[in-house]
Amino acid sequence: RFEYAPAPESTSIVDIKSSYGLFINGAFVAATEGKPFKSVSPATEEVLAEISEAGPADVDRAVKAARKAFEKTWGPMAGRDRAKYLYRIARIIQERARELAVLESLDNGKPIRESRDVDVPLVAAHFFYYAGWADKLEYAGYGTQPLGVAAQVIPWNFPLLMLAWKIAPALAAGNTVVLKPAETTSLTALAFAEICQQAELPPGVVNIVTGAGETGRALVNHEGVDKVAFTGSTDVGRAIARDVAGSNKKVTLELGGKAANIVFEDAPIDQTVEGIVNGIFFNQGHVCCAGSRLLVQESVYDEVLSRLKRRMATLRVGDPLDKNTDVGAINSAEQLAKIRELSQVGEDEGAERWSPECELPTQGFWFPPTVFTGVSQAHRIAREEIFGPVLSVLTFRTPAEAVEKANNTPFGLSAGVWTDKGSRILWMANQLRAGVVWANTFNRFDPTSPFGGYKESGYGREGGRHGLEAYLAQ
Ligand code: TXE
Repeated sequence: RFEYAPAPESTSIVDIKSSYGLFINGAFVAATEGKPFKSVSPATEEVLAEISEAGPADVDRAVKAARKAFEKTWGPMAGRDRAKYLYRIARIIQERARELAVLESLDNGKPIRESRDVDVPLVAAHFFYYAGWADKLEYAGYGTQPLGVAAQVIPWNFPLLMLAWKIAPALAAGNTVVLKPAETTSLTALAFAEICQQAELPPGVVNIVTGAGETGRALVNHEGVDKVAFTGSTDVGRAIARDVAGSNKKVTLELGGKAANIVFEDAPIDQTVEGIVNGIFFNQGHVCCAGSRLLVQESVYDEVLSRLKRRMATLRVGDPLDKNTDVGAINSAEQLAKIRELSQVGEDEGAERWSPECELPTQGFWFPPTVFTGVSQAHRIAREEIFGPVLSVLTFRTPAEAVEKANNTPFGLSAGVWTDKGSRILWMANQLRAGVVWANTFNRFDPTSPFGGYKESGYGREGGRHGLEAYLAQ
């Protein structure tokens, strides 16, 4: 299994500074308050850099810079000129793709194969796509007035991609932004700030304030903000909705999920097993739309499970910078503790736990690919988001039962259907209460497609033409 082992991706192509300031009004500046904190490599626990914590006064400076840019430069600028900047940013991302991929894998722990082939190409694709919209907004079917200053708070699972999902449509529509990356993954957002400088984006159009939840809170509550866009946990999403209730701020929330990945007996088995593996082990399962609940038709349960376990035994867990790695490091000690705790709950509740034999590195945060069988709908591992490489398997007999079980969740972000029957796919897609339904594929993303949830998975759509709506006055 390990005969071919090319050298890990070299870290010499990234230039990580020992400490970073905040990016406000086109320049890196020192925080006026707040204690700096450390960004740690989840694979080695090595300190990568010291990051500034923005306090309320820093957030205020950033929002004011964004307001000024909105009023003086970016807002009045013709759409075709905004497009030029977005194309420029997209091209610089492509030019610096390798460096960004290495930085993302170092800081987040995801395999370089994913950051190189999925995250970074999609980041560039989003800027290209929304650049194309900047001078064609009247065709979006919505008002063409931007909202103003957007406060954007993003999580740590796709640091650069979530930044692109938020910043590209906001800028295309004529808004300016203050973005706060997650505290464990600030480095690629800070690299993006450099890219804005390189693209000569007018000062204040993009501002990056680093820090933890308190910084995020100060940002979304700032009275100079017109729009709040958040991706993260359902609890924080609720807190934000409460915080901004009564204000004029427009809000979009992209929260958690517990997606059903539904396998019918006529599904193409090899492709399906690959899809199950991709659905839950891609990005260590740190994916809001991860296929974390596998629903298998009883007649093919034994075959699917035995093939799945065989495939899981070939997954390589380890160094995120090794091009052979399939499953990287868990992003933080806190997330690892949460995965461990919920997995223990699964065992205590009587489900059967299985992981292939795999040697995990001694340093860093690691969790093996894990599958739970004998799971019932009442089990916490069937209801709660684990946000790790842990799959819960349930069974069904009829399509109606599959729908009932799939929809038996407070979330409604995504679902997958594996079957040879086209009519069944359409029927299922109509029955499933999920923002995205994939058919015979999973975790497939495209800038032209809207993404977002129902129920506790939040509201609003990102991506595609619909993604612009969130940044335009109606
Ligand atoms: O998320 P938080 P955490 C889920 C997943 C995970 C759990 C906890 O189940 O195990 O959430 O992860 C900022 N006002 N998802 O604790 O706290 C915070 O600094 C404003 C699903 O990392 O929601 C970070 O930038 N901002 C998810 C961002 O919110 C606040 C992705 C997300 O952090 C804030 C991540 C506040 N009061 C976790 N408190 C998905 N939908 O993809 C925190 N933040």
